[in-house]
Amino acid sequence: MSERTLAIIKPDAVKKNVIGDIIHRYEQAGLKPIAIKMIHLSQSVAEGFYAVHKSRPFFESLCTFMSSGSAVVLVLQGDNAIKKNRELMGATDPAKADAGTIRKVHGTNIEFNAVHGSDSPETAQFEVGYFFPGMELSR
Ligand code: IDP
Ligand code: MG
Repeated sequence: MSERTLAIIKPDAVKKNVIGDIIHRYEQAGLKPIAIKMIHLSQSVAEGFYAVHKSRPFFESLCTFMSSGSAVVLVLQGDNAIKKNRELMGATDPAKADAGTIRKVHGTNIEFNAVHGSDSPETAQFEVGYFFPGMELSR
């Protein structure tokens, strides 16, 4: 079933100049970018995006990291896009990620882990809408 998922190329990966490599991996996996923009998140925009993690000990640090530089925000579309992108990303901690995954290749540690990907249809709907108004998305 064709789905949409929200992906972010985080500031650590942008600083490492691997935007092109990561987008190439999405495309090779059949995840088609249908919306894309580079933005510098403010602290409050990062906090709103990660609101589900508000009570976690790493919340402040995560939002500071996410607003530390430009990020690339994309909507990816394809069959089983949500699960497929999670597989392509690898585990949250790059040290535990499978060989060949984006986080294994480009992540630094459990916080600076190169990419974000929605984890369920519900979060995908919230996250796509958080960054892209419906009128900007192809139908
Ligand atoms: P996910 O990105 O694999 O879905 P989540 O548990 O949703 O992982 O955490 C969101 C983000 O918060 C992670 O991608 C990572 O950047 C950061 N993070 C998660 N766990 C930790 C931690 O234990 N210490 C520091 N940062 C963390
Ligand atoms: Mg998550």
